[in-house]
Amino acid sequence: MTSVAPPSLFIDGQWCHADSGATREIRSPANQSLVAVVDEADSADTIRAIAAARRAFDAGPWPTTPVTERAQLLTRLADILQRDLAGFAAAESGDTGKRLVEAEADIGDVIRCVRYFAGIAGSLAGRVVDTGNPNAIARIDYEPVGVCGLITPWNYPLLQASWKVAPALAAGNCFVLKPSELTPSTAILLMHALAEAGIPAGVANLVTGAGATAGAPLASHQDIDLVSFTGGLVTGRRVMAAAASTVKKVALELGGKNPNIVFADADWDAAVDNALTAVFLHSGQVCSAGARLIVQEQIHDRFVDALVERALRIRLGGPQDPTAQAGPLISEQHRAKVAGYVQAAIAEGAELRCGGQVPSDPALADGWYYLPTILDGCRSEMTCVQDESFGPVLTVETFQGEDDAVRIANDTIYGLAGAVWTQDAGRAARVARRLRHGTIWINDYHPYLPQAEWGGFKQSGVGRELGPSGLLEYCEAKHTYQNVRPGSSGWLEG
Ligand code: TXE
Repeated sequence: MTSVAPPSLFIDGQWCHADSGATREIRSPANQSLVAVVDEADSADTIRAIAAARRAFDAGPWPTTPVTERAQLLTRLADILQRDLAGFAAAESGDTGKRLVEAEADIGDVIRCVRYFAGIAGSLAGRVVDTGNPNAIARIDYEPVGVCGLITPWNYPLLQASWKVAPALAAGNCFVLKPSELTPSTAILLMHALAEAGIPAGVANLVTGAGATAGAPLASHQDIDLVSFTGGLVTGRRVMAAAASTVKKVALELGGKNPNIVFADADWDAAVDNALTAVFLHSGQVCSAGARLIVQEQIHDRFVDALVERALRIRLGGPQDPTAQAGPLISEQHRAKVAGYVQAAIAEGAELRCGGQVPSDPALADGWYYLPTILDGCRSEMTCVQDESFGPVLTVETFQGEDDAVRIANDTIYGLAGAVWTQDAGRAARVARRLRHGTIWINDYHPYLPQAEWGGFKQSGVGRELGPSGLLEYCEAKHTYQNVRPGSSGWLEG
């Protein structure tokens, strides 16, 4: 379709429409109401944006702007986000269907992320290293990588963007951001905020559109130096393969199938509460969702009964329903995928304890809702245990002893996150140490810190986000060796 909606591509400091004039309607997953009409960029628009970022990087001044000024711009951005928090949260809820309180919390996390990278930008100061030669000085400087292609998903649209945009800018890079085609609204607001904060033309560019068209050049184009992608495993492999032809720096966060291990001595109430939060927060559309409950044999029956009883009481509803505890799935297609996953699990022998269907409440009929679902009697070789459903679906496995728990929890191609619940501090430390997952919670689930690091072992990803390593992902380290007696290292000298 075509329309006269405001332009949503931000290229070289200007708002513009897609060259083709094509647009896309964004509809609320909660009730299918129209929330926005945005430009549908294709690869030609993205190549235009890449060219603008390339010019801005090569001609400067952003890469050589003093780091204190880059940090000040990020601080101004955080202040604007804080001032406009309500508008950002409403836009995020509109696109994703998530509860307004969750969206507000997400924008709070965005602000903390931006302030964190503003705060550590100065840590990029170079350092002198000892040469062992009184006539030579050596140092290491951190320089921006160049032009970054940033591709983000639909579950935490602005938060995922901020994990990439903030460190990229702190380090002096230019970028082209392509948000998920399902949830572009907060990325558009972010560009308005960056413009207000004073970002120079061409440093920050935005294209809205589909992955295979608007997104693909960010992984393959020769003028992109780094591609950072968060999304599904299959697309991630594609991005990595496309990046190989020009040997780009690659950062990938590809989700997980995260074990939540509960020992018999765990604090009962906290373990039950958090087992539910782990998997049903944002209806399971969380890369670190605790979708694999691994529970010790002697408490299995009582623990699963308690979860089922509570899961049946989870109240679904849209962004504006203050009593809702969980929202819809992102799209009809995604709900069909989740439903198919549950059917396949039952066919494989899993026991459906609750959910497994669309809610019957007529008030929810226009949204992409799916009931919280618990599948008992699962084993690690089952597809439902190995594959990410990315929906409100918990699989339950049973273990006997510590070694058994670790073996089961590590039996996955993924390695993003996991948790262990026990009141035995020694056991908690031992098990956490042996889990091959990037983030381990002990007696908790889901908290993350911008100052800590985030990233996957195994096929959950490449590289780290957040923390000091998150900033270094966007830097090249340059070694300069300077001899005050020119040429004195030459072996044929004199
Ligand atoms: O993600 P995609 P989809 C998982 C989850 C979900 C599955 C598929 O299991 O069911 O992925 O979801 C862009 N070149 N996660 O299909 O395709 C796309 O436009 C360049 C886990 O929605 O990975 C979007 O901006 N870009 C995850 C982004 O990639 C391309 C969060 C993610 O889309 C592209 C979301 C291409 N060829 C889903 N194809 C997490 N790690 O948190 C697509 N894109």
